[in-house]
Amino acid sequence: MRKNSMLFLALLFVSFQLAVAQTSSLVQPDVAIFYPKDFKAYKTLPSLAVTQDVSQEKPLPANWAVKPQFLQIEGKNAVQFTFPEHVDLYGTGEVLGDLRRNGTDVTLWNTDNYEYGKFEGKQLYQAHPWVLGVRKDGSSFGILADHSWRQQIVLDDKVTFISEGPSFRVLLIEKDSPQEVMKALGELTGTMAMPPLWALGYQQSRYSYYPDTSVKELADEFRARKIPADVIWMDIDYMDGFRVFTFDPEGFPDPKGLNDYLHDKDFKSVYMIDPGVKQDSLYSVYQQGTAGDHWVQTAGGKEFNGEVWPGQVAFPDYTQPRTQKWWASLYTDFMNLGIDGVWNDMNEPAVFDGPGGSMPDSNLHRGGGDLPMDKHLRYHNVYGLLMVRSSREGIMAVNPEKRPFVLSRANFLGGQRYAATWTGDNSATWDNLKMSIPMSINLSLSGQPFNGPDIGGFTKSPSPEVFANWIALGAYYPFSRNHTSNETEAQEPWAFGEEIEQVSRTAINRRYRLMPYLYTLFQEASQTGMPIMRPTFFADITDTSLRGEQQSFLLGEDLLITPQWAEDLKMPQGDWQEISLEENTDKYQASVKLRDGAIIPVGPVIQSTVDYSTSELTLFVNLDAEGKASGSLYDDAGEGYGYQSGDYAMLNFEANTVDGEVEVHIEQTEGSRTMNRKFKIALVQDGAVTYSEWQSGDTIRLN
Ligand code: NBV
Repeated sequence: MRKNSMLFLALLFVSFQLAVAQTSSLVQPDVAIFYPKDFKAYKTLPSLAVTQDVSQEKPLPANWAVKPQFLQIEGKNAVQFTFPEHVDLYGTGEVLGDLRRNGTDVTLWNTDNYEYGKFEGKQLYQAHPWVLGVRKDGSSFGILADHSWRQQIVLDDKVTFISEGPSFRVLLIEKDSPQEVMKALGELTGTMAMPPLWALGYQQSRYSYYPDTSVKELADEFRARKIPADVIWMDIDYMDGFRVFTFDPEGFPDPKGLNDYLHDKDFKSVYMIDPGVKQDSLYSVYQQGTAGDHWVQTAGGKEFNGEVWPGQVAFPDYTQPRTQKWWASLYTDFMNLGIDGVWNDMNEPAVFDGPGGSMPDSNLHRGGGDLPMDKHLRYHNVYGLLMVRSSREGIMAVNPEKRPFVLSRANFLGGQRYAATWTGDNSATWDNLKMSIPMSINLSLSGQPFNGPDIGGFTKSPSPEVFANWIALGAYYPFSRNHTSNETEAQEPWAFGEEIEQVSRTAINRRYRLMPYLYTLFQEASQTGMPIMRPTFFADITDTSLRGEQQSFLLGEDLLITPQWAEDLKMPQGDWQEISLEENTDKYQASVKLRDGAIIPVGPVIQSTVDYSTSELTLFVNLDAEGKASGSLYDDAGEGYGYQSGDYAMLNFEANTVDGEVEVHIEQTEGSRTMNRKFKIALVQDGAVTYSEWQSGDTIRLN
């Protein structure tokens, strides 16, 4: 008897793996979908990641390379992939550590992770059930586990997704290059919409600028010191007792006046909105939410309450279409105060007194429309995505002629459709500064092109060295914002004395000079899903020595950014030429190198994107061995939707060497937006630059 029960226990606890049969079909020429045999659509679909129709049923080619094995691991639904040869693995969303993910594991469970200190940093604010694999020859694949339940991704010699939910389908992309895989991911999950141009500018934040007079002084200071900037951020203290959609009557008595002031100085304002609504019977948002039955419920069907900044709060249930609409409608009066953008924080959702820092898995989201009612375990990872979808809708309804800007801390694969992101509460340490590069690249390789960390670090106060290095690098993040906590020293560019103020100015000036190139990259990302910040190995996907390079990164295809601290760098082949975008050099500025064969458009230094213009462009040219180079410029109004009906210009630049003389041909290949433009060539060769005169016309010569 005793023996039998021992055997039973052993059987129960031994990790057993049970294979589950599957069906498959081809949905696109290079995209396949696989369903486990026991798949029940209503348990994981509709997908909140995949927006493309994947219902096509064509037979899978016999030579399809990467096939899943659906199985049970310790009683959990899992899917596993094995490979005949070594593959380098990337993606898996917002992760700490090395760029190359081989040998790591992450848990996809959106978590408020202060200083990345909890759960060994393996569980951060976002969830991306996605792995990019790159083979030795550069051919690549992408694996998308199409469900939102809590799951783990284990990357050893295999790739395994282990879920706490029901069995789920997976999509497989197979392409000749990682770049092609990224575009296919963009087709499957949608791309970032074109942001307003101002969102590409340098941004200044802290928790919190208070009161409004200090915000005004900050704006004045930037202009007086001639440090370019576009946006000032309002963190939670602008609110009245942390009640969302309200203003502190003492510190922020006249938000409209404040925003007018900022606009006058060519600044935009972004204000924070958290999901938790203070449980306060005298507070109109809480009253409306309760009357409209908008709150997430406990398993027992009661309003769920948990502790966040305002005290006990209720959480909007964004799975309910009417709640989405109600939440969106709250932005009407808010945005009408002249607010330009919205910052959604704490939307994992973070709950101070809840299990694991969130709400119980058993909480109920009631759904509606095509989303079924289900427990929090299913909807947790998409809570942030659903929130920003609603925020975005609300903002667009108030200002239909403007492009919305939303920044979100939590999100899910595909969430780039609704919001940009930052990497949460990092620290002012060397380690976090260095790690920000692989972190932002892997987020970029997970479909989110518009991201960046808090420049200078959120917790702790940076040493002048760390800050100087960080701002010098941070000028090249897609999302470039300096932000710090309420317990830290001042972190504005001038807070560390004159030398570092000048370092900051130079770095930010350089960002603004690169704006025409950057904006062109944003347009490409919005069209194709290609990341803005790319791993260095994208420069040569067959050079396997570059696969782990994480000190440098590519900005688009043509610029290689290397921080000053980089050691033993692996450089891609070719004649990459350093370009100086601002004479003033110091020991902190990141090196910016131009690919041979590339032309990039560069503008003048401006104090904000309000002054942005493409009427005078310097074309930096690095000829290839044949004396040729090419590049492009995307241009539109920087705001609004005119570009969708043709009010844009795509310019193509082609450089040739004719009788030893360099000429650049300029041709508008798309769009009806015309402008008299002047160009200047800046030819970079052997470490030196030769400039031409300003010229107009469609052929510019260097003589
Ligand atoms: O709203 C305050 C902060 C914010 O500054 C930060 O960027 C978020 O990540 N927020 C978290 C709340 C708590 C910070 C300890």
